[in-house]
Amino acid sequence: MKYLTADLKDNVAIIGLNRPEKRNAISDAFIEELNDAISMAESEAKAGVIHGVGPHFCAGLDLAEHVKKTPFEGVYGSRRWHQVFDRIHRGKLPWFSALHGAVVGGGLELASSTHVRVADETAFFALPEGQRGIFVGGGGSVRTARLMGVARMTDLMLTGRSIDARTAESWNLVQYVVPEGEALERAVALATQAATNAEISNYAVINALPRIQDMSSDDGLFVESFIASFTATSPEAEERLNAFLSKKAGKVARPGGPAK
Ligand code: 1HE
Repeated sequence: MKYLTADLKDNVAIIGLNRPEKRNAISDAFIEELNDAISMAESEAKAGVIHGVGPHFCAGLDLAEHVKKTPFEGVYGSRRWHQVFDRIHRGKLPWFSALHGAVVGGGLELASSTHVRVADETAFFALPEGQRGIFVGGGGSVRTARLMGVARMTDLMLTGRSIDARTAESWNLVQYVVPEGEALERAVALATQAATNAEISNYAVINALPRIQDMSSDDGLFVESFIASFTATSPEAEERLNAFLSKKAGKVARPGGPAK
């Protein structure tokens, strides 16, 4: 692969955005490689991690390529980002992102399509689209806005300002902040843990929760009952429930403690 690294560690696919000389800016060819890497991960792994090679996670859209586009090419390009990021957000695997340095524009949209975001203390977040004369086109108006809220996203887009990792955590943009250089290791550890869950439960978590959020409460509760019953009556659930009842499966650990 030209723009990505792809590794498999146990059951976890690890995809590295690997165009550091252009700060991992996402071109059309880059997005197609990402699509291929997702396919590979789905066939080989039970969870995935996306991280950035070099000094930053991702500088977003390849602006050099974008200046040359016609309006229709722009729309089609944005729709392609939607398709590929949707394979992450509502696909087969739980995805974890390890963030450091710039997580900006389309880079933040990519991170927003993953399910759990781990930032190190060097990470900074911005949506400089307004300054570039463009708009978010990689799903940010839906996913990123839902994470941080429309008012905060509007502020970032109007002012072009950056926020640091701690602020991003308090804004619900990232779930973990770790010391410099430790985001990838933590994201892989979390993904390894998630990979031990029942596949059907992971699938339900990542596919049902965002859809239920889009429903009325009544519809959401109705759908929840069917998913709950479908997962709970699977052979794997029976096995796992019995393992707990016969004291062969771990208890829930207190925060910070190991599972016993
Ligand atoms: C790029 C890009 C890019 C860097 N497209 N080439 N994104 C942005 O508006 C962010 C623009 N980038 C930056 O603000 C900075 O590059 C960073 C803060 C991310 C990193 O700074 P730094 O000092 O480490 O790197 P640099 O010297 O600015 O950049 C190194 C090279 O990468 C340089 O090219 P060179 O040929 O002069 O060496 C830069 O031009 C190049 N580079 N970022 C193309 N984005 C689906 S819609 C999504 C909409 C968006 O994503 S808008 C946000 C776009």
